[in-house]
Amino acid sequence: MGKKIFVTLGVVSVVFMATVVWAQEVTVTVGNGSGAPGDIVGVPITASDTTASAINSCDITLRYNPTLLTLSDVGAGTLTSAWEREVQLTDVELAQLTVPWHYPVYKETSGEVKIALYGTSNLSGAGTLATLIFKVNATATGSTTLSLTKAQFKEGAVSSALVNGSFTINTGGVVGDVDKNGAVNSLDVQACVNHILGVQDYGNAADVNKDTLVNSLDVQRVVNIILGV
Ligand SMILES: [Ca+2]
Ligand SMILES: [Ca+2]
Repeated sequence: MGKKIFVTLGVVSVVFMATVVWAQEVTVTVGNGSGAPGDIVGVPITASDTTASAINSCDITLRYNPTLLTLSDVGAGTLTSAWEREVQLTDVELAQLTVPWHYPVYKETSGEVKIALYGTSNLSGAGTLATLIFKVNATATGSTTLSLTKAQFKEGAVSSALVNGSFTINTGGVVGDVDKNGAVNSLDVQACVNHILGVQDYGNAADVNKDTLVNSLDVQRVVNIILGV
């Protein structure tokens, strides 16, 4: 009787060990980004080879400094675009929604974003799980860690290693160089006017006097820089 229980336990533990070994650890890495105030920049979250782990879901939580960056969107990646197609709702289901359909599902609160990715097939190979689309805040300087606090596959059935990224704000550049060609001249006066008229968006570079507005004062400032006033 005792021997029978021992043998049974042995078989169970061999099966359990085989399952654990089969589900290979996946490394999840946040990319490094950079941009000037006003820029829109995509930062990828990538995964190492997923083929051996039969993954059909992934939950990610990431933290960043919300005084520097504003999350404007989260997109599916090369690894998860098939999932996006697999779980697409029918026209009837879409019509019943009270909020717009968005894949992946994500929720952002005070610099923490939670992302839920899922599908019906298993992931294959290495690639991008999702892309974070950040807008660099107008008064941002310095840098922020893009800190992965969670990247859980199959509700934790597959172990993961987390690698943080960072985002650096570029505040260099020549003041008054609205069109960013390296020189300050009459073209920048024209560029500033075009920005005000809505002809072309030069982003934060058009706010030459850095008062968060783009108006005639910035045109005057460019002229003064050219004149050396
Ligand atoms: Ca210029
Ligand atoms: Ca201004």
